[in-house]
Amino acid sequence: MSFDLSALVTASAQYPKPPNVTFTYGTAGFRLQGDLLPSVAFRVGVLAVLRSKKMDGRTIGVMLTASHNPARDNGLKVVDPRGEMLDTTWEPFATRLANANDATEIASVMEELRSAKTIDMSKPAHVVIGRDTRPTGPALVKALTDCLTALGSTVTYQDYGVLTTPQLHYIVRCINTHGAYGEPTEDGYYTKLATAFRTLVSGHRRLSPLTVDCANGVGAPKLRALAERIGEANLAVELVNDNIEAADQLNYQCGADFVKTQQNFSANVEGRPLERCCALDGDADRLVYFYRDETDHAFKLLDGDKISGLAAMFITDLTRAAGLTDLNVGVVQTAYANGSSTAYLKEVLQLPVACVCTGVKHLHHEAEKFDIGVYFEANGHGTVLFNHAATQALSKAQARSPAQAEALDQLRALVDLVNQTVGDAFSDLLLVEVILTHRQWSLSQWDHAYTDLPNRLVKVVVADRTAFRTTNADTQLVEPAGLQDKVNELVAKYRGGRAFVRPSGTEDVVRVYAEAANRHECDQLAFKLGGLVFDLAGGKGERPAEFL
Ligand code: G16
Repeated sequence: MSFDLSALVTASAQYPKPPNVTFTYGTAGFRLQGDLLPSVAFRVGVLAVLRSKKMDGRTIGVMLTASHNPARDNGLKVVDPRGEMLDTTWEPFATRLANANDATEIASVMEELRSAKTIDMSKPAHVVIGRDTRPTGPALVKALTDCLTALGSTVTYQDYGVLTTPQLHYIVRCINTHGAYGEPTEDGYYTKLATAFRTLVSGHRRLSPLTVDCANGVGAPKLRALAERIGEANLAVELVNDNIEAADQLNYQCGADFVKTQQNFSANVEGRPLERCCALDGDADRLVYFYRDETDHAFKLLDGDKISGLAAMFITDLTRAAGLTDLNVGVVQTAYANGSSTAYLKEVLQLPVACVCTGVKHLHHEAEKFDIGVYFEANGHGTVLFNHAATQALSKAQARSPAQAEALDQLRALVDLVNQTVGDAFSDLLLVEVILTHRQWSLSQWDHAYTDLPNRLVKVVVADRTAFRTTNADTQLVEPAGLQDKVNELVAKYRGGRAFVRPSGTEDVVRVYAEAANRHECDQLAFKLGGLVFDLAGGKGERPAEFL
């Protein structure tokens, strides 16, 4: 080991692991009540340093956020050198480090990790840090940086302060590409997106203003900065739920998760006639659109599946218009994707569609298998990836007509508009606005692509969610034994029924998703399944079926 163990012993003594808590690196890192996490933040410092050393000193990011979860929670995600999520083979080591009781155990897991991954400890390490607006953020940054300091002179770090999650991912990629991806600053991020957006909407009639529910989170000040850079003449936004001073308001009755799961307007968004609305989540990596239907005045949701369909349609049309038909465009979804969206992608757009486990880390890697991979989770988390073949084809292509030249220019600008490191609510918002501007579509015209099957998501609090294990891209339960048969029996009773049960990796709940031919049957199926899970797995609190 090329660091001073005594410094680690002294520093880690300030951050003892709380008793009776077991930490797990879940769907998106560690996530728990913020005041339980200082010891984890310290140990994540160890992981980030070893990862950076393994990657030959390339920069690793650590983001402190609990995203869509309530203000009292916090979390830590590790960002790999290309701006994507941490290599999943490192997750078990992250979990073991987080559960190390003291410096001796930390050093012993470090040694195991060093040996398993053949890490040269004399290499330098560089870590960049970002956090959202949560009150526990500064204390967690202190724990993390105390660790980085204790690990010695080969370790350097830079704290970027308050950022959206995707901004930190962007910065990591910029640093590691020596600026080829963009300037590694918040300002560089705004410049890149604003320039691409202005190019893409140039010459088109602007749309009506967009109401943006910022979830009372970091998205509010950051979107304001981006919108200023873009200019009101190019994009008119009205920010609501933009109060980041009252910490308890974060994600409270607002934001992308609220809108998606409640299927309703968020606080302070009326849904006036023709009002175009969208919502970010607490760290601005998810986006959903919504509006009030002009005829029946009902709430209408345009979720991640709808964004995915819109983006895939636009990109397919552009690649055809640009004469780049050799590029394969594909879409990646999860089991939460509405059945109608999958049918639209396959049957109308004639695109290949892959289904993977929940978590952008899974979708991202699957999307990399296409030349242009569109990936979105129904909850609004996603982006578009252009691989090396696609970017090469775009830079080499020679236009044979003005129409081809225009399509090529637009595709080249899209590569810059889209945050290719991770799902980014800002970049997705700009992408949607570009497409709607080009087509001069209202939200209801966009919505007409297909009609969602009625669907319902129910959360069930159980005695031990780790007793649930799934297979086949989360669609089937392996454990508890026998439960999947009961699920199948129930689903078979409903017309167009589809359902699955899986443990959340970000909340202490089991999620039940159901679809059926009509709203009544769908709700009945979802709540009956919720009740079944509740009864068989030692449910706590209210029994879901009682809502019926
Ligand atoms: C995170 C992940 C997403 C995932 C979501 C819910 O989102 O990044 O990919 O869909 O958690 O996961 P689960 O159902 O396992 O709780 P976020 O926005 O909370 O970071």
